[in-house]
Amino acid sequence: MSVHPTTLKTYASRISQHPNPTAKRVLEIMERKKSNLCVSVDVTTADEVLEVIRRVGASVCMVKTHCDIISDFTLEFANELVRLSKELDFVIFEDRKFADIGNTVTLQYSSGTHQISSWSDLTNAHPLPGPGIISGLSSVGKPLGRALLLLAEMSSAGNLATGEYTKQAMKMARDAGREFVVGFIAMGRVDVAEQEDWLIMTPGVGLAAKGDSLGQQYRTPREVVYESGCDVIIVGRGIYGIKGGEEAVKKEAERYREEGWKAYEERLARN
Ligand code: S5P
Repeated sequence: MSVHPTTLKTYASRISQHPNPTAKRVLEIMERKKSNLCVSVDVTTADEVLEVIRRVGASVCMVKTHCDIISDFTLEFANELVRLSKELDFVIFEDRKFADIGNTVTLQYSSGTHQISSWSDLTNAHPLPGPGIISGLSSVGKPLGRALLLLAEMSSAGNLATGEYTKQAMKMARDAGREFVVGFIAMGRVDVAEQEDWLIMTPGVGLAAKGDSLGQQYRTPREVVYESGCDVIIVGRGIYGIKGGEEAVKKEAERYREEGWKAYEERLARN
């Protein structure tokens, strides 16, 4: 297994490598809370979202949302999310997966019911439409200090984000510079050039299940952080879907935090 130099560095020592304020904040929180866990809160009412966040907040560096699945989404709810992100110290990641031409994504990011750029620190986009998608999102997000991840790979079976597509996603990020694009959704270190330091955030993480009936594929925190060298583990149903009520959700988040952090410490110990 070849070891990427970035995976031998502490999260704290990487803060200065990132010009983007949200990327810096992610790394600062990770170090402060000893957490590389992002919980994906894929529940469908505002109250449920806030309840899960109150349960898992102490254990996470980041909370990921899908605002378009929340049946009673309002900007007041978004304000409460922002307030909780400050109180409980986490970054908000709206998993919008933008995938249109620059002009359209600019409007989707800033306007409509959700006004994502007004409350979400981090969002993501498919590189499929070409670099105009980054320019468009950047025109809204960069002045606000927001950040963007490109989906270079995906966790689902049979997806097309592989090989040359992944390489081109990397190139697009490099060409855009690191002031707004801060990393990738990917299954491993796609930033193969040694001097690069991108944040790699990885879904498809579970300690119990191996997958679901719709093509999702799970790996353990250790496989993702230690073996594949990723920075943040993204866990959804493995945490909020656990049986046993609210205390069980809280305990499970803490269990994933511990597993993710142990794998990170083990990876540093290779130094
Ligand atoms: O390739 C991907 C990219 C993402 S962002 N595969 C994913 O599963 N995701 C998201 O991560 C997905 O939309 C969902 O919100 C979360 C995984 O949820 P889980 O319940 O399977 O852990």
